[in-house]
Amino acid sequence: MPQGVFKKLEQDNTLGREDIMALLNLRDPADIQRLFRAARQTRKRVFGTSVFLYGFLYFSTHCRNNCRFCQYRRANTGLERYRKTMPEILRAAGEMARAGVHLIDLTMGEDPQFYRSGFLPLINLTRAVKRETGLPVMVSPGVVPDTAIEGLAAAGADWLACYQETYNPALYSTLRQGQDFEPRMAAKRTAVRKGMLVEEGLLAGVGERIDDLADAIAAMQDNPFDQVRIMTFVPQPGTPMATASEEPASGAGRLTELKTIAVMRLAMPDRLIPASLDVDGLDGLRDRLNAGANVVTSIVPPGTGLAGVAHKSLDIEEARRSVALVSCILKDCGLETASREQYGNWIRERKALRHKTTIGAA
Ligand code: SAM
Ligand code: MD0
Ligand code: SF4
Repeated sequence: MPQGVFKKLEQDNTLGREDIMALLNLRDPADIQRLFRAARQTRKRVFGTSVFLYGFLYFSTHCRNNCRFCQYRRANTGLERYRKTMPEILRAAGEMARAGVHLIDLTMGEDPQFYRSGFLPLINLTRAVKRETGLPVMVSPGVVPDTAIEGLAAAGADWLACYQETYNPALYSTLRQGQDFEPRMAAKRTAVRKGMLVEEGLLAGVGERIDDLADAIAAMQDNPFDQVRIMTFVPQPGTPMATASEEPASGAGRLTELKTIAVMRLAMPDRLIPASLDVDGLDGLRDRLNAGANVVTSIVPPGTGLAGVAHKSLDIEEARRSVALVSCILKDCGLETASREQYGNWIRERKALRHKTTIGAA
């Protein structure tokens, strides 16, 4: 069975859902290594050896939602929260820009403080960070109304990140408790219409089946997402999933994340795929790069009190989520940090392509 899929890969054919299933189901270590090798070859063909670096700026950990997997859910009262001020945010963003990241990811819990006056605080923040750093900006605000997305796009936000976590509706409703599937998808479609690039994401180890992962990858192929990710669920104290096993029903642990990264690379060769430092810190970077990722996310500066999501503090104060250390690992893997110009060009070309296909479809 695997032989057939690998043959198809050599002939550069598009992967269908059956092929995706076959690859996700690989068990033999030699086959899995072959999968990772194929993903690296595809990355090299499409992106060369350059990798993009994203600075992560989680500026408010207050949230009105109750996602069962997340430590920042409203019902978790055993957590210290913060809301950074504009000067604090600009200082951290400036520091990361000078260190050499290619983008600033402005992330928040669904904090109503930023919703006042038609989302003006969030929109102003986006504009200010863009002006301060001169870098592309991603906003990860949760689900916000179309008018807010329009305001963010007008303020210069390049990306909207908004993750479904799964495309299985029943699993979705247990994970993102009290939130509907469709408005979350609709926010991404609005961002596309407003000319923004969009990131979609999945969680591994939350009770999904291989079928669910294959459905999600097939759905991602069909949607205009520019960056696609998967992260392994990290159980959080103070949440209903605190004692959940990290092992998915298929029993594959971290391997599910790595195999999915590789399959995403093969199924969607021209999309950006992150290796997040948030799940296993710097020690987990090499495996994710070797599986075919081409963006390193969750670079966080020390000494600012800024937190991660899956891991609030792992590797942050130790200054291990840094451009310098990430660049060393890239080099070890035969890769290199892209130039600012390369990332700017990629964004420009991608937006132009989007414009062309939207016009074409109209
Ligand atoms: N609040 C916004 C939202 O939910 O869209 C943006 C930030 S949210 C904190 C970013 C993502 O972190 C989630 O979509 C989820 O994929 C990931 N995440 C949250 N808790 C996690 C956990 N315990 N383990 C792994 N990833 C997690
Ligand atoms: C990351 N902790 O990249 C961040 C976060 C939100 N856009 C991204 C999940 O791993
Ligand atoms: Fe809030 Fe986002 Fe966490 Fe859900 S995942 S509880 S929306 S911060």
